[in-house]
Amino acid sequence: MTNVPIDGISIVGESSHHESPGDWKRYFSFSTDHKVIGIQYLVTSFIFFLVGGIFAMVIRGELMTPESDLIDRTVYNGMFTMHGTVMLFLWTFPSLVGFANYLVPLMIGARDMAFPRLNAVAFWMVPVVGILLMSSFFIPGGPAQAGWWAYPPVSLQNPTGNLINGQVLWLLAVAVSGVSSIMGAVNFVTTIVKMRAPGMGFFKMPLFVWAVFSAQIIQLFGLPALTAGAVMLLLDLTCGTAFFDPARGGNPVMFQHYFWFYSHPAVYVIILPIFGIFSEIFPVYSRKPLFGYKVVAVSSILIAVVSGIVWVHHINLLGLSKVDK
Ligand SMILES: [Cu+2]
Repeated sequence: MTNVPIDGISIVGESSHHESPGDWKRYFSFSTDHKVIGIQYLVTSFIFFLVGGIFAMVIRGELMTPESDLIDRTVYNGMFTMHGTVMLFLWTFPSLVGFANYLVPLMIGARDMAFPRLNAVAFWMVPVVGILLMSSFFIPGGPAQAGWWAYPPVSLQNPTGNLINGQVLWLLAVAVSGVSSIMGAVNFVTTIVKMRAPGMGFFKMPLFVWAVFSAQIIQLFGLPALTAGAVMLLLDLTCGTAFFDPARGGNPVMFQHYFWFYSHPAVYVIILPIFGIFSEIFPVYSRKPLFGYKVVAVSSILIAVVSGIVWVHHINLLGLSKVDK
C-alpha cells in the first residue's frame, strides 16, 4: 500500500494498521504479534545494554587508580556481577531473540510463531528479570557479589543474614530468565519444524533461520541445566538443603557442571544468529550467491552438537579426578 491518509496525515508503509498514530501503545501491551514482540525484545534489551554499559563505566572508573576511591569493594563486586549478568541475560540473548522473533516467521512464510501467547509470556518475563536484578540495589547488602558464574561456596555466603538478599534475587532472576528462554526455544524449534510454508524444505530455509534453529536447540537442551542449578543453589540459600555447600556435605563442583553445561554452549547461542546475519548480508552486498549453503547450514547444527560436550574446559584447573570422586 502507498500513502494512506488517515485524519489528514499521510502515512507511508506497506500496511496501514502497523503505522497509524497512537499505535505505539501496542508496544506496551500484551501483544501476541511476533513483530511487536520482536521490537519489544529489541527495545527492552537495548535499554538494559545502556544500564550494563553504565556499570562497566563505573568499574573502569574505579580501576583508573589502584586505590578504591570511587566505590568500595562491596559495590565494585556488585557492579562486576551485575554488569556480566545484565549484558548476558538482558542484552545479548533477548536482543538476538528480538531479531529472530521479527524475522523467522517472515522468512519461513509462517503467519506468526507456533505459540503466540507463549511468545508474549516469554517476553514479559524479561522485564521481571530486570526488576528482580535492579531491585537488589535497594535492599540491605546490595546486589549479588559472586560474579555472573555464582560459584558456591562464595555465593552461599550471606553477610546480611537476611532471607531476601542480593544473591537470592539474582538466583530468582536467573531462574525466571531460564524459564523464559526455554519457552522461547520450544516456540522457535516448533515454529521452524512445523510452520514452514508448503514447499520450503529444510535446505531451502534462509541461513539465518538455520542459525536460529541451531541456537535454540542449544537453549532447549542446555538451559534446563543452568536453571536447575540456580534453583538448587536457591534452595541451599533459603530452605536448608545442601546440594552445593561443602560445609554441610554438598558438592560445589556439581554446581560448576550445571553452570558450564549451559554456559559454554551459551556463547554459540550468541554467535550463531550473528553468523546467520553475516550469511544473509554478505551475499547481498557482494552480489554473489553464498558459497556452500549446505555446508554452512549443516555446520550450524554441528556447532550446536559439539558445543554440548566441551564444557569441562572451564573447570579443568580443579583437578576433577581428585575433587569429584
Ligand atoms: Cu567454553
